[in-house]
Amino acid sequence: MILGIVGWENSGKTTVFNALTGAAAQTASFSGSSGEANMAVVKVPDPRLDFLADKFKPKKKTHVELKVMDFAPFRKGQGEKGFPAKHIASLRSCDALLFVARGFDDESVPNPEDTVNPARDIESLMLELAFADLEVVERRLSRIDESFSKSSKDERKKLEREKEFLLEVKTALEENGAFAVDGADEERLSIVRNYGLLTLKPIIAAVNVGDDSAGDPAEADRVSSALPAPAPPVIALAGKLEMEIAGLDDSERAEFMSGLGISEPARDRILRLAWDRLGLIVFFTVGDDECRAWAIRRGDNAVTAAEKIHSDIARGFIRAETTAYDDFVAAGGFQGAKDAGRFRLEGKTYIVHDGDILQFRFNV
Ligand SMILES: Nc1nc2c(ncn2[C@@H]2O[C@H](COP(=O)(O)OP(=O)(O)OP(=O)(O)O)[C@@H](O)[C@H]2O)c(=O)[nH]1
Ligand SMILES: [Mg+2]
Repeated sequence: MILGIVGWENSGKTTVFNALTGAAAQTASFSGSSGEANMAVVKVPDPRLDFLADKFKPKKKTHVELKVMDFAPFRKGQGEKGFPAKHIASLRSCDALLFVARGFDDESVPNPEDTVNPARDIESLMLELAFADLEVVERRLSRIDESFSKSSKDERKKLEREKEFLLEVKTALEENGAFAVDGADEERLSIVRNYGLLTLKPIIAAVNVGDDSAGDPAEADRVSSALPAPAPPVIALAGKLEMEIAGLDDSERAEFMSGLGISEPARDRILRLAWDRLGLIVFFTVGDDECRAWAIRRGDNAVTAAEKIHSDIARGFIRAETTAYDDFVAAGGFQGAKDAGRFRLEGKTYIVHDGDILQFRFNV
């Protein structure tokens, strides 16, 4: 899973990238942008996994991971319509996007706009994505027209359906800046998925505020209420401070944060939200060797979960011994959960819940 960071020049993308990943990538300096693209893998924090590891004291604790990509600057007017083509190609390979909008006022950092207005910048980023998607849709529409005369009767029918649908998507992009997939049938969904439309990806907007607004919960609401629908969820963070927070060790971190009125590192808030927007959940496996969090999609069943670990376990699946994390904690462990009737044996079609602790019985 890849989270791509998108934002106008000097909005603080690389700063936020560092805050998320604990990396120390070169941010833009007074002499201008570093111009580098950065990539890092982050462990998605999960206090539940920490608790389980404390309890089982395994040799290894394994978090789920997310890849984060930071791009070279997005400059307005650089391409024909805005975003450079190579950025758009990379963005299509991302599973979710994190907008970074400039919310800090600092004369020493050149601002491509005259004023600081994060809602405006988020809106213009959305518009860029819609432009890029429109191009894809229009290109495909003209291909359909070209291939129409060369196609068989059956193929034509299919092309006609696709065309009809694409025209709907086009209108939605032009009028609302995005196509709402809610309620679309499987054929249509697979068409739009094929095109990797950027406006359909899960998006989160992060407003990078100045140090004095750190920990102010009203900041995100202000920006959010200034955005026209459909708008992404908004998080505010003081990027520069959060980058420092990410560089501290655990003992220093809590004190530094409480001094600033920050209750939780922005990194945790953003990664959790990204995780949720991606439609992912985790289940756990525990033991003396390893305590591990595994990623699956919401709605996946026990066999799919088993498959994550090993195809043999899925093939020879008998039962999934299942205890919800909360039940495990409340009962003080597996034995307590058993006594309380909270330890369940589930079959192949069981829909796994976020936080389930699973142990597979299998036979190969
Ligand atoms: N005062 C202040 N400065 C910040 C903040 N966040 C970033 N900066 C500064 O703004 C400049 C640009 O930050 P970057 O993180 O490099 O921004 P960017 O969006 O990656 O820039 P490009 O890659 O050139 O588009 C750097 O000098 C940062 O130190 C902030 O919250 N407050
Ligand atoms: Mg940068």
